Amino acid sequence: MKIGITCYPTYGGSGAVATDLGIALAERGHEVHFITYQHPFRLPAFLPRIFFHEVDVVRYPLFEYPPYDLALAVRMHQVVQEHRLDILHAHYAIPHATSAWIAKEMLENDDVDVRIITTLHGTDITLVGQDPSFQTITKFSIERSDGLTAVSEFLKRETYKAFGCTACAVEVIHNFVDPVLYDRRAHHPLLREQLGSNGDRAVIMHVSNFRPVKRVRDIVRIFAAVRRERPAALVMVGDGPERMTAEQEARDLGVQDDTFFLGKIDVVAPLLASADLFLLPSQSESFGLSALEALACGVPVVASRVGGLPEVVIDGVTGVLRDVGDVDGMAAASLEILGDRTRWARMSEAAAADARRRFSRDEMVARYEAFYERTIG
Ligand code: GMT
Repeated sequence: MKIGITCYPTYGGSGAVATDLGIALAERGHEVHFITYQHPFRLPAFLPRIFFHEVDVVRYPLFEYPPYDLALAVRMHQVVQEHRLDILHAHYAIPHATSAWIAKEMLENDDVDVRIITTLHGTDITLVGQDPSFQTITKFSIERSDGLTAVSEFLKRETYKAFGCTACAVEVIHNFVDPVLYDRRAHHPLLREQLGSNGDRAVIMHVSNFRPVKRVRDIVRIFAAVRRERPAALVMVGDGPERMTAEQEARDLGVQDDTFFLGKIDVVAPLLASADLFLLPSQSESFGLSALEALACGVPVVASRVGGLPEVVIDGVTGVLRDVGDVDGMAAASLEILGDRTRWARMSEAAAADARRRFSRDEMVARYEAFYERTIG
């Protein structure tokens, strides 16, 4: 098949999944065309059968808001025509599914028959998509897609609840990880060495875009409670609007010397392989790809019991789930896991095994492939 993929190319789980899917599809012999404004951050410079088409938006003084969605539609239309794509796969509904629909409408008199598939990732449904300024166009774009997938059962339920979409069938295809890259044994624990953590000092980690939804202040508070009881270091990977708040919280709670803000890092697997515990106390999370990446690296996860996280983390087996905002509960759970080496080893092993079993890259990619084939008919 010839497949076009549009995603957010910078940091974020939806872009990471879309890119890894494209790479896996190309490995399986398909021709993959990424259509987006920047080279996807997890896409190596060259891979056979993968092409990149940059969307360029003209700047003009009149355009206070340059119309990216229109430029994207034009580029999609051009790539579909030139390369005779079978599928246009939009990751994240806004504005990708809308641009894909426009591109398909523009094909009306052509003999190319492209199918639009939209994968719903999270806030395109739970937050942004429901804002009055986007609600009707999101519903329209979802309903006009030829195929719809969601990354969790939770998100599928939310889609029906928020948009009705009586006529659309949403198929759940969970996110997945590369089991070779996300493997604790595949990486030298450089970070542990640097932190002097080969002894008793636990390495607690968080990876995100530091948006308010991630509740990064809770992370620092959980860590401070843990640090009061035992030696530990907190490693914060990523950047975003709440980073300075988290840094201030660390100073206020007197744990700044044990807290390390590393900023944005593209390849996180070698870091995760040095961690003892991963924290994700989000306000909302349709799936929580970073939690899955941690689990695959044998890192137990302490997270909030919200959204799709209970589908990813098995409470009491591969991690622990507590209510949103339950800082004390998450700190107590973290101390329990870190304080009992036998329990930690059992959880770590279960986490790596479960991530491979239930979120297998091969299986999920095969399911996307089958979904494409069914949609093409
Ligand atoms: O939805 C967002 O705000 C961004 C998006 C992203 O690009 O990271 O995150 C969503 O998609 C990820 C990949 O499917 C999921 O792992 C995240 O849970 C989800 N974020 C939220 O639901 C807040």
